[in-house]
Amino acid sequence: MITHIDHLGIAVRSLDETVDYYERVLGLKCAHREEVTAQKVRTAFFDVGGVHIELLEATSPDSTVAKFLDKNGEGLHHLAFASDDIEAQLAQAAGAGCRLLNEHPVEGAGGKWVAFLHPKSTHGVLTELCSPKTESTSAH
Ligand code: CMX
Repeated sequence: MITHIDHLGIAVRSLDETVDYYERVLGLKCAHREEVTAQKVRTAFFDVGGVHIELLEATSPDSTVAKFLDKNGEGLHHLAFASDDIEAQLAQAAGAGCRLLNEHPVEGAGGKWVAFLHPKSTHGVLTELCSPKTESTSAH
């Protein structure tokens, strides 16, 4: 079951410049920075009342985020829902005919399992499902 919105992912050209904007203009404080090698991104997180903003900077020209920036420029990249059972959530989505980008969860930022649904199956919004790592979920 989806329990809440976990984060909004925003593609940016410069993590440092964008962190500066969120801190200086909006008065938020960057909670956490992390490079996710498997996804070829560098991230910075802001906690806004329990919902996070995840800034995404590409670490390689062949990163999906670099491709997104080339095509669209900076902006909203994905919407992430927290689920209390990500495998069941993926099975439900697949059963409903949704195209999965990950058949099983993979390791994402913030010590979470993540899996993506293709934006062509989700009415235009790249959708992430995520859940904290527990002993009942594992990488495939
Ligand atoms: N939101 C909405 N639509 C998107 C999109 C996005 N973020 N990224 C791509 N698209 C659209 C493209 O515009 C394109 O549409 P058209 O065919 O109408 O032009 C279509 O989806 C296919 O795009 P593509 O260029 O052929 O495919 P890409 O190689 O860019 O891959 C996607 C797109 C979604 C499959 C790829 O980005 C992906 O696998 N994403 C999941 C992983 C990810 O995004 N990781 C980075 C974040 C990691 C993190 O949060 O830590």
